[in-house]
Amino acid sequence: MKKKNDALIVIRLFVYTFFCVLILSSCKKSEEPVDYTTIKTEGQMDAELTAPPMVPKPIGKRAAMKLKVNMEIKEQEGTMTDGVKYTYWTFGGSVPGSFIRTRVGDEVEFHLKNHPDNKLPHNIDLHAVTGPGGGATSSLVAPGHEKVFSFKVINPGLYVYHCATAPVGMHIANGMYGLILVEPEGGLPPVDKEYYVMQGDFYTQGEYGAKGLQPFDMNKAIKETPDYVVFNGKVGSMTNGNELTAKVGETVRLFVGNGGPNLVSSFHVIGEIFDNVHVEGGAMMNKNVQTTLIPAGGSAIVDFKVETPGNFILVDHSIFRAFNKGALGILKVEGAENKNIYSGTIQEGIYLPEGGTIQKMPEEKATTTAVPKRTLADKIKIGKEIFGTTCFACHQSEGQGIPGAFPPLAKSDYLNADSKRAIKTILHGLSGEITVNGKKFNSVMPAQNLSDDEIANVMTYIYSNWGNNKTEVTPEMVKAQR
Ligand code: HEC
Ligand SMILES: [Cu+2]
Repeated sequence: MKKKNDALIVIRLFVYTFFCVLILSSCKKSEEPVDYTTIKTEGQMDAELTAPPMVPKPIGKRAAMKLKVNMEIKEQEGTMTDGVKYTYWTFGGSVPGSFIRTRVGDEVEFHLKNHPDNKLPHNIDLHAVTGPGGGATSSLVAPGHEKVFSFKVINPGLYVYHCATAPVGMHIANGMYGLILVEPEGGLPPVDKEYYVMQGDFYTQGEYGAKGLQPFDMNKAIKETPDYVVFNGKVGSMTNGNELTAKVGETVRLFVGNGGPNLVSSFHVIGEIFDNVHVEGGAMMNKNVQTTLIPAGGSAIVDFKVETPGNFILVDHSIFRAFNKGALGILKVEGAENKNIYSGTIQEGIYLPEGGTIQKMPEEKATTTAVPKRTLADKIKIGKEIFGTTCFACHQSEGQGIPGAFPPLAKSDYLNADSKRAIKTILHGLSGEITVNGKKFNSVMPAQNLSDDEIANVMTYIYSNWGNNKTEVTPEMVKAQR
């Protein structure tokens, strides 16, 4: 009897030890960091490169390999916003430059080509590179030449690359930046949609909206006073038919970068909360984030599930940049409403604390002082200034408005049909549903605290432009509607 018990105990002990050793050894295995500096590559392929807002296909489970990147630098004219041109310097023909997608352990063979039509030498500094200048010291390339260098990516994360040729600030300010992703072993968790968004600040000799080809302004760049702060190289890169899209129930991942050269970005999506944020593009995960800070020369990976349909607006929450300098994009989500998560307006009532729904700025200005006689050209010139400081924030620089929010003043049938009604709109404000060029708007325009002369000038400017009917509005006409 006793002998039998002893034997049992010995067997049990043996089994326990076996399992303990098994568990310990497996724990040890998963904790041991993989050394990606020595990981072997298997095979070779050309890297897929994409222009924003697209990103290359996910890496998934593929083994580390030799990845050939063919990148061509092009100096080319592009559109900053309607009527405004800019000479961009680009990696791969887009601003930001082509997105490069790698996995940890890949050996990248980088072919940097400088197009023969270009005027300047350039190079590339990739923040994903461990080596002098991030590659810049090996990659300076003259127009009509090609430089090849190679590096191994050993830290997973989302990294900025940029040109580092003197004057560095000028090369970056002209658009020479982009993102390179290094996926971790096994890839990032799969999502339904992935997009590439990168902010940049631009410095032009003319003010925001000033027409024509606008040269770079070094003084403004040094003072850090940009005229444009934009996503993906231009105003409206993700609006007016270029929206990012997703369907209700999908998960969306944004690879967000900031090329600077100067500003940091307070990246926010109006109406969404980031479920996950790879802080600064690294391994640390934050959850349930409203606004994530993206330094100049830095990045973040954010993802979120879209539960309700609608337009979700990407902004730099330093908010004048969004509404007055261009840092605004739209993610358009389509699908069925989910009243559980967002009800929409349940009831609309009227609330009249001061007897009217129109908000007024405190009145400081004398509204009807004697004004000199003005020529039509004078009125248009003064009117343009008033428009640029007062109306354009909502109605936009070319009077094109914002669909669903601010009606257009360009070719506006509402405006052209009745100048008295238009004068009243500016004097007293406007609320309730109106139809402009077949589209319904139901919002509030605040009364504008302007003098008769100022209203006459701004209206004359609007009527003289953008295909409107050239009505000349006088201060007397405005006075009659007060
Ligand atoms: C804060 C935003 C805002 C500002 C600033 C603003 N508007 Fe408006 N405006 C609106 C909105 C919103 C409507 C539509 C109101 C509605 O839905 O009833 C509108 C409507 C109008 C209309 C009639 C509709 C059309 O498109 O023809 C005119 C004309 C107009 N605004 C002119 C001006 C002028 C001129 C200025 C500058 C002096 C100005 N607005 C400043 C928001 C604004
Ligand atoms: Cu350059």
